[in-house]
Amino acid sequence: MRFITAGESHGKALTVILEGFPKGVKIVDSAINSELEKRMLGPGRGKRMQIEKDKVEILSGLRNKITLGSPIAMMVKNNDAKINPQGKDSLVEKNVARPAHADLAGSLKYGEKDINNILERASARETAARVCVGAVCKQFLGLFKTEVASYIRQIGDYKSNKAAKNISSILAKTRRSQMKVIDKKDEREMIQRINQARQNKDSLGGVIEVWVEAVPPGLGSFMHFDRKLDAKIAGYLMSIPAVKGVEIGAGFDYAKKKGSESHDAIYYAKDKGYYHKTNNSGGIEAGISNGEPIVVRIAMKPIATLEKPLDSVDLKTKKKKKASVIRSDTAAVAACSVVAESMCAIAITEGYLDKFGSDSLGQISSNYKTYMRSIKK
Ligand code: EPS
Repeated sequence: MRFITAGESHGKALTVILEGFPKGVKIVDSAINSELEKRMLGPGRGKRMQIEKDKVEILSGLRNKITLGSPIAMMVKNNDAKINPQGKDSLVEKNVARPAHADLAGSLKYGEKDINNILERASARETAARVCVGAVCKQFLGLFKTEVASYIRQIGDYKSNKAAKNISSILAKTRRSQMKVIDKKDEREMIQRINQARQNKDSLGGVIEVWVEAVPPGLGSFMHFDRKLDAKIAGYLMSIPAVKGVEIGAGFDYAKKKGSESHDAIYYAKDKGYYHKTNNSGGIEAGISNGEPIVVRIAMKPIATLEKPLDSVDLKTKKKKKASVIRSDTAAVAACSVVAESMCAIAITEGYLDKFGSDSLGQISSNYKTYMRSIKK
């Protein structure tokens, strides 16, 4: 399975072609739209999200809502294309690069002096197209009861000390939380920090924890570097704009501990097969899922555009100038969590298709059942 997105932030639409997705899977538009809506929400989002009403249009790959095994083309229109069309310069100072955005590195790479020509594709708006793919994959995974969910662990320097124990509690609690947290006190503190940052014309990042539960053991492989499930998940998450760190399971804390106090001991019970009582490995050992929940944390840096801009340089004159100021978000951590879930759902779906076949749902299900029976023995 693979996909490719096309589209710019202020172009007509974002589009994606998903190829290699199996035949016979029912796809519900409303499930994609609800993910798109979640990506637009959350404290700290800016004015653009008041203009957009992201909705998917499925252009190909389905007949009577069931996948044909053919490429699935999807489109999300940009309402803003009518208000701020691509041709119109959206930057006040189109030559002054914003630190931490693609402006400088992108301009150097492409020999460009007009930053508008860089930011159009570098904008995190592209992630709406990825969320469409993630939502399709989530529907596939749901057929095997594999669920993906996430919650916010940190906003700026405010760190929640509540850790989730399972995915059902994450789903139940975050459903009622606009900040996507599992604790009410955290919600108040985090929103307050985002409001403060907005008042200070500043921006914030945060930490997101993603869970994938009911993953069959055996997805991924230790046979080669690019077949390792943890490497794939880490790479996919790192590809999200503004993500600067990924850790799996105990992550960096694992390095501080002794093996004797941190490795996940192995047990067996007739009804559930092999299992572990702890999950420091985050559900992946030797690049292979081990049947425990996959737990991943990502660090998102603060949004690059600042209303109180940092020092920068005019790319034409090379003179010192304050960075460009354009409409932006104060924080987009909740939005990023939706994209992170999507990227994990895509990686896990690829794991399923590699292990159980990829042509049709019927064949995949039958292979899955035979395998699951065999590993319990
Ligand atoms: C985004 C759309 C963008 C930004 C944001 C993400 O819209 P515009 O640039 O028209 O305001 O709000 O992108 C960035 C934060 C960025 O730095 O590129 C979206 O749809 O998520």
